[in-house]
Amino acid sequence: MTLKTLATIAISMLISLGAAQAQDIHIEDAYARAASPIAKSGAAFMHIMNMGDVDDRLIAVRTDVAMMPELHTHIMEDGVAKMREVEGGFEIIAGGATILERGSLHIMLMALTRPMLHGDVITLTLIFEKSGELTIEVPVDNERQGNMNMNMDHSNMNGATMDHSTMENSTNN
Ligand SMILES: [Cu+2]
Repeated sequence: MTLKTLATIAISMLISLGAAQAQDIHIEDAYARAASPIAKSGAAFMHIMNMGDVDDRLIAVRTDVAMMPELHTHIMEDGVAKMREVEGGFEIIAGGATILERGSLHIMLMALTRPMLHGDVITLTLIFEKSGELTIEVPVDNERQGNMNMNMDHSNMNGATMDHSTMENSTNN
């Protein structure tokens, strides 16, 4: 173990004495979308910034708009883009930002309780491991374009790798 490692450990132990607070977490550029008014699922995207001194994680989401909100990412498997739930949630490092965007990390809103129509506003409660809960209002923007090469359809998904059985092939994140 190097001196630097020891110093790092000592510093992080000191930091961990200070509690992380929700005000250390800043959300920017949040929007949500659903592929159509009859889509069974939607997704939400945003930039999550950690202005604090403590690494944190987004571990869960609560919302009245979906019965099963999940934290997802996209992976490539045998040349096919697939989505998968991220166990343990998304890391939000101290002083860093985690980008949730199309084709990458996203909040999957599975089993929508109502249609997500363009112009609607949905409420999401983000639950962080250290910072606690943060409730935000997120506009539904179904006209926003994803990253150029990131447009994919969930019909590419292989049902064997994840259970999206409640979804139609109509979602396009
Ligand atoms: Cu997903």
